Amino acid sequence: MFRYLTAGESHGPALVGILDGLPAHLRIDFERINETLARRQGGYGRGGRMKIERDEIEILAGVRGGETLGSPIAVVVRNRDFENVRALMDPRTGSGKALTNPRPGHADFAGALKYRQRDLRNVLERASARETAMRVALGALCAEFLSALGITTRSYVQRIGDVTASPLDDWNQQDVEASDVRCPDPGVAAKMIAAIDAAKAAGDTLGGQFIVRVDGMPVGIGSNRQPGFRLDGIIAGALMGMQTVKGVEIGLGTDVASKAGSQAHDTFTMQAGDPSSGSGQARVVRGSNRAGGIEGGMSNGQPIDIRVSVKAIPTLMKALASVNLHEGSDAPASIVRSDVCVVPAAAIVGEAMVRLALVEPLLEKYGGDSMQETMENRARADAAAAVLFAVAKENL
Ligand code: EPS
Repeated sequence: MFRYLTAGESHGPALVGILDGLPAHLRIDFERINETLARRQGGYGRGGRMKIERDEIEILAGVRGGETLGSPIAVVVRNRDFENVRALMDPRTGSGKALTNPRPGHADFAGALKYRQRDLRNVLERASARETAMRVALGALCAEFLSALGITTRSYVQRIGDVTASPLDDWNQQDVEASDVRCPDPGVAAKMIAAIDAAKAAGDTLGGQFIVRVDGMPVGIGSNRQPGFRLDGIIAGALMGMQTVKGVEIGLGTDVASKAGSQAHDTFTMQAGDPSSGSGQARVVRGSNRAGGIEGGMSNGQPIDIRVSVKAIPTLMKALASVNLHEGSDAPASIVRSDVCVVPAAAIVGEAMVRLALVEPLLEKYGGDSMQETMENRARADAAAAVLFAVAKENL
């Protein structure tokens, strides 16, 4: 069984994580993981905190000489800001003036009642999206595993506020990485940046949508056996587990509701092999990818296409109407330092959540206490799939 846990307050000493169940003998590229952490820290519309932090992975267990041991991997990412707020957050002595006015849309109100906290800080510290730095670190470790299997994830921002880029069948990831808002269309990106500036000037915040694509996913990952094993449910659950996420769509997504059956699915055709290019084997091809790479709760070999909608974050400089829970009176929501728009960073976190979500169903299919075992089982499964329908070739 593969699983992970994170802990850490936004302004506490550190974020910590444990990743349990990755096979032994997986090579780990620390620099690549740190680059992924840096990508999450970027994005136009971030607040002052990102100038303080420089997230770096520290591995305390489970890796030796750059290779996993098969034991639990323990990870730390320090919060540099802790030194600035030690009096407030020190685990032994931390204290300070209570925050009393919950922000609509945040965990503040429900969390205060649930955990009987008179200081909203005791709720918001964990609810903060700072914690996503650890998810990205753990997701980047999973990416090393996925890439050994030929599986990659990438993302771009499709929408910020009411500025939307046309949907793309494919895109150049370098254009995304070069964009401050992670949108590959420079014209649309400029409009997104202007929208963020306008929201900032108005003391407001903006949400949006990002796309995550998984390439190289083998057929038959996930299962229709039980509801909880369905790959679309696993991916959607992981993404809905992110702060600010309000919607997850796969393939046509909610547009499918208005499509007739003839417009909702992806036809099959047999494509003859081409001996001149070395691919003598006939293969099944699909007319489209409206299903977004998942049918019957299982990957079908097409790219997995996911669209994620995130709300505008609830910390506004022009505070929303709220109440003072200590005084029992109307009062504006607490104002704390924050970001204006986190959609570009959320896209990186979304990739991480998808990476974390894919490992368990992949290991369920291929197993593996060591990478050698996983790769051998993968090769065996691929060979079996190739011969299962070899008869199709005879009929072409
Ligand atoms: C966040 C509020 C801001 C963000 C933070 C998420 O932090 P602060 O209150 O310290 O200014 O910068 O995001 C991060 C620290 C991060 O690493 O992404 C919130 O309330 O969710």
